[in-house]
Amino acid sequence: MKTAPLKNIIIETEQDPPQAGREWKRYFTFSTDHKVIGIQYLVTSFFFFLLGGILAMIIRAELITPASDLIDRTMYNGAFTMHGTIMLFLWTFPSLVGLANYIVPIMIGAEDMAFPRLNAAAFWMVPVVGILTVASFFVPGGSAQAGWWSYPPVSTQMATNFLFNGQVLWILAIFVSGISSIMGAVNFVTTIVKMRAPGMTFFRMPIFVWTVLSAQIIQLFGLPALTAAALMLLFDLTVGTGFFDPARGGNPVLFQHLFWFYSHPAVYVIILPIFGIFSEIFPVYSRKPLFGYKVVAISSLIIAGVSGLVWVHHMYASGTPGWMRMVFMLSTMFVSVPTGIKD
Ligand SMILES: [Cu+2]
Repeated sequence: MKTAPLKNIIIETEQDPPQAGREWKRYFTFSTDHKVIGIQYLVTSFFFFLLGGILAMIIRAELITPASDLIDRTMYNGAFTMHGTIMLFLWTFPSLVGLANYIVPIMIGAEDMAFPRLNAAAFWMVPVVGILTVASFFVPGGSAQAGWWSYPPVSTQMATNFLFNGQVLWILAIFVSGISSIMGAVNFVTTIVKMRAPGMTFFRMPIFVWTVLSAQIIQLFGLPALTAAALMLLFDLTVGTGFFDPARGGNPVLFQHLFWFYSHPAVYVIILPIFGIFSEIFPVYSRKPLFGYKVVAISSLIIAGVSGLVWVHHMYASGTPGWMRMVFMLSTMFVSVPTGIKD
């Protein structure tokens, strides 16, 4: 197919005049440049990767002997919960968002993201999440200890009614992180759908952009459920509502539904862009175009769609009715079809 050459593909972004020796200061400002924000995401998340890694090593070191001789059980549960939370919400998600922030506008020939200030605001919420998470180690009673899934009633029994409590700080961190990622998702989906350069049709987009689009669509429909669940749990803990408390007409299984409605698709938010990275790198080094580009692109979208229909497979031990297990077993088996196509 012969196509007109793509114009406007190289667009210089507005930059401050280079100041020798002061370049690094740009990375500490409220910059709206998508490349600066991308690097801010990558550097910040790498710091939290190291922190999560240290916690992992503490967990493994404690497990060398059966006795709790390195840290006590409170510290162990805290390290375990925080390792999971930090690795997911402060390393894996922000690092992929950082890479996408840097590279997606360039790949589709856009000047910047659709909403540059929203982009900056979404990034600057990540350090807030980090501060809340790290602060939870220094409050009385230790950090959150109910696991990264924090099911009630375990999570609601741990906290008392005041703010400086590990479990409360943990829920606040998840809430802020959810808001930040929803803002990011709105930005990515709008950018990819509306900001492509003339001639850059959907089926000419690099495959990485397809996977970012699919992952961000998941964020858009899934994260509001988790963020709402975090808010409800926070109210249960602090102001005495009973969303998840059977004694007050609530239902603890509701939290599991809301949690897994997002947290199963979350694995695709992580793996889809990583598939995308491999689908970009392998064709380059094997010197062949990607086999079945269109099918691979469409299967990313199918994964995003079906991933919202499988969450109950995490709840087979929660008194799920038999017919429901059957439905979710079948949908879980079905999601492996587009995933197999992509591989
Ligand atoms: Cu799952």
